[in-house]
Amino acid sequence: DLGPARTPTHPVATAPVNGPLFSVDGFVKEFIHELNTAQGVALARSSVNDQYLALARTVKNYLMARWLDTNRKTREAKVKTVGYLSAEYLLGRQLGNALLASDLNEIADKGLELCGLDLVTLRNQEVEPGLGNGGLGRLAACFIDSLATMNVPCIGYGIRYEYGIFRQTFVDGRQVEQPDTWLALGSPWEFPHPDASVQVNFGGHTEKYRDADGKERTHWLPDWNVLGVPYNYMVPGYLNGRVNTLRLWSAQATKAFDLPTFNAGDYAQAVRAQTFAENISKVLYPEDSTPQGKELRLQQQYFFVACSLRDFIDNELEDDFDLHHLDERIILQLNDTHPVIAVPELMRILMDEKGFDWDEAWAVTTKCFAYTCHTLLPEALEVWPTELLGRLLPRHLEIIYAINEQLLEEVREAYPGDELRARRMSIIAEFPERGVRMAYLATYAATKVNGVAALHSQLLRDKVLPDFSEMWPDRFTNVTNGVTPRRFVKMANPKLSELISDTIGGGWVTDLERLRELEPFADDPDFRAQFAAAKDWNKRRLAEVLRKRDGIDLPDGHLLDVMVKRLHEYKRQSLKLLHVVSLYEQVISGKLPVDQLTPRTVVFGAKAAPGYKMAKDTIHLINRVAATVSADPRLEGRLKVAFPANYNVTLAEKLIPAADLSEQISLAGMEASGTGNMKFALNGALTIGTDDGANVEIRELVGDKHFFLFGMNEPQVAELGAKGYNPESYYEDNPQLKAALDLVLSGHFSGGDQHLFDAVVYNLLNSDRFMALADFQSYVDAQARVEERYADTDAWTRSAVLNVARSGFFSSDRSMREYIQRIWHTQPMM
Ligand code: HBZ
Repeated sequence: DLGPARTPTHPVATAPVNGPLFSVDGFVKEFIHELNTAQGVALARSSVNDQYLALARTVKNYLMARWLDTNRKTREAKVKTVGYLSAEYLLGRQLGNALLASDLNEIADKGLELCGLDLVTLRNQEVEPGLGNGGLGRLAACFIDSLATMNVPCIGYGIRYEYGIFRQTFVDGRQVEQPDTWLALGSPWEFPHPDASVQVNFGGHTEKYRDADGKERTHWLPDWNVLGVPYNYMVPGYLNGRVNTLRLWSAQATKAFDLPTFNAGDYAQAVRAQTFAENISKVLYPEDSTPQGKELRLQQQYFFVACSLRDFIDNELEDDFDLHHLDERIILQLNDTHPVIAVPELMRILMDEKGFDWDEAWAVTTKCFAYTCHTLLPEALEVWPTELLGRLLPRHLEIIYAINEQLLEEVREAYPGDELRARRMSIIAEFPERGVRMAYLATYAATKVNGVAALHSQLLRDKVLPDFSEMWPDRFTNVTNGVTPRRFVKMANPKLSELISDTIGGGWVTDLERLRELEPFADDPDFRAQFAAAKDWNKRRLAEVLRKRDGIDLPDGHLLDVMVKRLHEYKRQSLKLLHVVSLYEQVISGKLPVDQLTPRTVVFGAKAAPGYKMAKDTIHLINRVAATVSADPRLEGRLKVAFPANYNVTLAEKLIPAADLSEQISLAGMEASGTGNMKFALNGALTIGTDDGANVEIRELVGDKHFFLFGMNEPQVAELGAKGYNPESYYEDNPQLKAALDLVLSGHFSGGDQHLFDAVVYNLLNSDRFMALADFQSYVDAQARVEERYADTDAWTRSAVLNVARSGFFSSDRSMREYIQRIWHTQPMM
């Protein structure tokens, strides 16, 4: 019995397309058809990868009709679209999300069972597209999910890197990077459209000429070019029939590029030229905070932005569309400064290609862009040397100079005689070399500039862009980040999701504030027991994953204490490590009876930028501490440290739902927002954290009682910095801290080598830019409060329930609503 045909449980915006697929037998037919025709194998002879690809295509076929329908309706409606420009999209696996969005989970499960296959096994075959570094890239992925779910037209534009974020391995505890070959086993989710390729020019020089009306105009005569080939990906809304588009560009050589060499008879050189062009989309730069200033990186930025603008203007708008009204049809959101070269590119198109005057072009351009900043670290702000920019994009540099002249004129008019201010605000920096400050260019050109959490947006105004915010206060706004509840609760935490839906109904998935309705159940022992059971189930699932994936075994009944995020000094993994070392030291030195330790497993997950020495040394130290502590029989069953390699979205989906304690311990004023912090709270972990980024808002919402706050706040950090910070004094004055650092220095974790970790330890003792030692005692005290609460299981679970119930604000649907209302002024389609 194949069971009755299913219809979607939620109303869909489109007619019931692909109807037959919505039954188990229809699904099986399609799956077998895909296996036979696209993979060319019989079920009996097929590999797991064949089966995965056939399943992916089956689900894709289902979404296909909805996608075409969405495109047609959006085009016909001529409504304003969000053009999300981002160099990174950290998507995570696609299959699970596509099944969820199309309500096909149950059908697929049953259908595969009839074929003797297991859905979970096939899902695990997918290699996630890791086309991003961390929070910024993941945020882009959450935002496009929310827009599709909210029925808002959006095209995500980005780069189809052939190699995404590197695969992290550990060799003797040190990070070794391996290429991420995510495309190797097939890429069923993408649609290449070589016919819609776009040419992108580079280099050369400019020339002035007079047009028919005698006006002076400029010509760009580039000397090389590449092709951008679009690859479309579906972005399905949750059960609403909308499927938006993510369009990623891949670089290819043009004929014009290699033909002269080829014709000259040098075949080898012509092939080299091909390789050169294709390098542009070859690999994602793995630096998440210090721009490398590499020529190829600027080529990537211009490449995807030029493709995207051309694509929108030529292919998404009607042929006769009047570009004076471009802002009525698109708002281009700049995800950090990586796509900011789009500003002079749009100016160039409007003036040099469409014949606009400067003022006309500027009036349109400034209505079409909005800029999101994701950092406060000065070294993270992109500044492109004018020498490099002028060599690669001579016309754009001219336009940037002209924009800067106009800016300085405005500044001098508003603040006559204040030449210092004009110099401070100049888009062109003079030191250490002449360079273009991309954040200033973005701020001057954008209708709105936003930070990503309340505290961050305030500090952005006060510390990073004070002159701009004084001159244009209304341009600045805050939109606190959010995360998609579809992937990070419904998909990642099926047991909790079921419990929530059984308790308050299923509406929370698209209206996350409804989690509030769970509040009264925090006092219901029966509900708490079920809540705790879901957490236990998640822990067992994680244990299985870590055993298979990493050979790590996770002890039962431990407090699961998790710190997962990129490795950076400001995030202070070393502070977490000092706490672990201190607990360990107190036990082995006899200061603390081991049975007074709360049984705890500490899990780290973190990639370091390959060139970031201190971060890599810290990874090495964490691994050595993990090995030593976990192997020491004196700590058996009480303290364990695990560091699974290659933390990514896929692992996050298993780790976060299992966590009890969420570590958000950056130095106050350094973490722009954080989004992991939100995912943990929504999955019922309690946070130990500083008053930084969105932690501030999490604490305010869940309440101080249910959040373990520690450390200096931002004004205290500033004050300590101003009066002169001396980390060594904390070492001298705090015996517990001293003992922990001394144990590292003694060679205890390095087989007796007393110098292996000098760089990490002496950096803390002599400089400690992010004041880990200053916050150590406060952190240790907060951990004691954690243990006290954890000992009272009911109190802990109650706090965990309240974290879930009060974190609905952190849905990316809410973030999108705020962008729509205050920045984009777009409308959902009905
Ligand atoms: O963006 C992160 C912030 O550190 C985090 O606080 C915030 O929550 C998140 C989303 O707003 N920033 C990044 O992830 N930044 C990068 O990944 C990055 C990548 C390439 C760069 C610079 C930064 O050149």
